Amino acid sequence: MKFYILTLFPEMVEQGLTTSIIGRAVANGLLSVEAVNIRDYTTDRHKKVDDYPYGGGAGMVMQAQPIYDAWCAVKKKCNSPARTIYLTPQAPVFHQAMAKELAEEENLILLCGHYEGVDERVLEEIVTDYVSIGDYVLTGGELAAMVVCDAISRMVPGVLTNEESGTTESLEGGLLEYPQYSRPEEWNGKKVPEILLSGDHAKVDAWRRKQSILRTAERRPDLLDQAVLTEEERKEWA
Ligand code: 6GU
Repeated sequence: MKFYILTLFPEMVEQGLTTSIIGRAVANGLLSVEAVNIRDYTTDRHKKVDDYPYGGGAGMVMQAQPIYDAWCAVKKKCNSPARTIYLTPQAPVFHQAMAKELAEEENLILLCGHYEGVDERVLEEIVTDYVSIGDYVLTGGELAAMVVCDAISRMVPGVLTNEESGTTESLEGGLLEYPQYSRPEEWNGKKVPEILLSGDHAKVDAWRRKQSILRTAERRPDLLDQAVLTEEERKEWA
């Protein structure tokens, strides 16, 4: 899978996506991440990429020309039709099912805005998907693009080892992960729950399932409606 990220700050995105698990996948050739500097495509003599908004108002607007030319250059490199995602708080909020679906694509183009916005006409021309990462405002789309790339990448077959791939399932069933414990058996006067030391796998699984439900009810009650629970589970814990 290939990610093309259109941005004014390519080094930010490259740094963030070439370490740890995503970095390993890039090194293994499972993924590639190419940050494309929009400024390289401006035809302005002073390398300008933004201008004042028509109608007045605060801030600057990223102009259509450099973005469109950068996008055309990237598009030419894609053999298959590539979706273009614009990261903006004015969009549906990204979630795990979207990550899973987008992981099926061969190429993805992500456009990061900055300043007060991007000329609407170029968005109309190139964007297929509008994505937000939550209801707060960032200074630019770069962090959002990195979040989206990370979540999509770990859904690409081979990117996670078997060991690493467990933690998606719980969220997919609509429940949060159960609490985890490691050595020592007692720390700061707190003991690991007895059942986890019992060696009884059925009991451990049942305990974890219950903890997942209780934790979801406590921290994210909004998720419970959609979660797949038995009638019993719903009556007792949810
Ligand atoms: Cl995708 N971009 C920006 N600039 N701010 C955001 C966002 C995206 N998602 C939440 N806030």
